[in-house]
Amino acid sequence: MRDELKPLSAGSRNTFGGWAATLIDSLDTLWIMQLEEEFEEAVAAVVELDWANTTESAVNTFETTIRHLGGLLSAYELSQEPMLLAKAVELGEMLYFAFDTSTRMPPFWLDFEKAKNGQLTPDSHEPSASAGSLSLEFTKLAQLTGDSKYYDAIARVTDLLAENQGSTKLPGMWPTFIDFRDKIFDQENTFCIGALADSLYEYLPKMYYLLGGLEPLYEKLYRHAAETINDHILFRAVLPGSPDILFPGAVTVEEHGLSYNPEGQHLSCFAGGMFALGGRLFNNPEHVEIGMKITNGCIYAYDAFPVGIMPEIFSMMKCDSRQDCPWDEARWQREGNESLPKGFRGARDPFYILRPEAIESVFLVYRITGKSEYVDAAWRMFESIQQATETEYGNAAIDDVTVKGQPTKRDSMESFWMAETLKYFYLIFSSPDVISLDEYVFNTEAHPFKVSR
Ligand code: DMJ
Repeated sequence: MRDELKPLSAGSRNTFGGWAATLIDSLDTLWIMQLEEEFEEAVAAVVELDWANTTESAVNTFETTIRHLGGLLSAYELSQEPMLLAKAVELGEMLYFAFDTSTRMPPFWLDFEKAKNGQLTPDSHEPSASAGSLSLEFTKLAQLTGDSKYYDAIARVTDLLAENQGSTKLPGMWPTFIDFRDKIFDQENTFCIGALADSLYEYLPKMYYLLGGLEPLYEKLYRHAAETINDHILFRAVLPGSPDILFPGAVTVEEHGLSYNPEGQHLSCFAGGMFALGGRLFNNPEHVEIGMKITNGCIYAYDAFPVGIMPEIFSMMKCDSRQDCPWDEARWQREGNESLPKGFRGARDPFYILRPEAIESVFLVYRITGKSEYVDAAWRMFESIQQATETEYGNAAIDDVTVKGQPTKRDSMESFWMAETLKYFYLIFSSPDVISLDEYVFNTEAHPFKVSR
């Protein structure tokens, strides 16, 4: 009933309130894998959970929403086990307090004492993904309970994002940090779709889909954001053989113009699936193509490093043109790093902490295009991950994917290791009242998508 397994020592640690984060995050996986006894045992344990029983004085609003609330809701959607919904409502009621602030914007930390006394304040420097990606879970909770207050809470965040989308320093995107206290969006100058910002963008097309296309705002937000990301964030890297693939980097808006940082992140790999899904939902084949190129970038990086996995953060040589990008040996000699694969300049964070984004995009792109090369890529990635991370008790984060040989393992296994990859797909695709999955998104001829229970 602790949050995380320590996969080397078989110990455990509490990182998210002590409410069995891994067990909850893994419920949908247990169901999908048809591990019935384990699922029933886990549900029984969830029922016993007491949200009031924590040694923490505050919890992370975003993490508790995506890991616990998302985990409960997706498992409920799959199993229709009423106790899971009851538990999700209990938690939803607690998290709803986060919106009880002067601007109705939820703070990063849900401080229990402050919440009890009506003293929560919105943050003046909050990661955009934090308040920006509570929407799927709260919307799903509203749909399942019929209580619109949960939807109302996140709709206020969406409306604020919409009001300010065109007036940031990089119109179309929101800065990585936002002042939700004074609702200021036009001062911060750093923009990316990696750490701290990622799921804000990821949720836009998924929200459109979850609402059955009935709220056109999400399409509008997605289209504008995706256009800006395409124009300013995605880059083609100078690589041997000149593969036509893309990576998301980061931009700082300076007085004199945009300063570009060609740094890729494992976290940004979700964007392959996002573009492919957005392209399919909004009839934009160019975006499906972009989604494939970003996903191919992630696959390339997995294949390039000796362990067969991409680092958390790495930098490359950016091409001036996305059309024509020949390999440049002389530039590589000047700017490159000899200890890394050709084309890579550095690996600021060489670790891998069992993140799902890259394979998640491969999965989505495969389902959308039906191209079997993605099945092969997924299997290679999966095998490399197993090979490098498997332990007697689970799977462990590793220190460095850039060096040959068996990497050093860390005694850490985040709850998302057994979750997420399918969580959001079930969370959004299993509502009976949304546009038909078979007709609209998946290429079912390529691979029928069925849950047989
Ligand atoms: C997850 O905790 C969330 O999906 C978050 O939005 C970003 N990615 C991590 C897992 O890598």
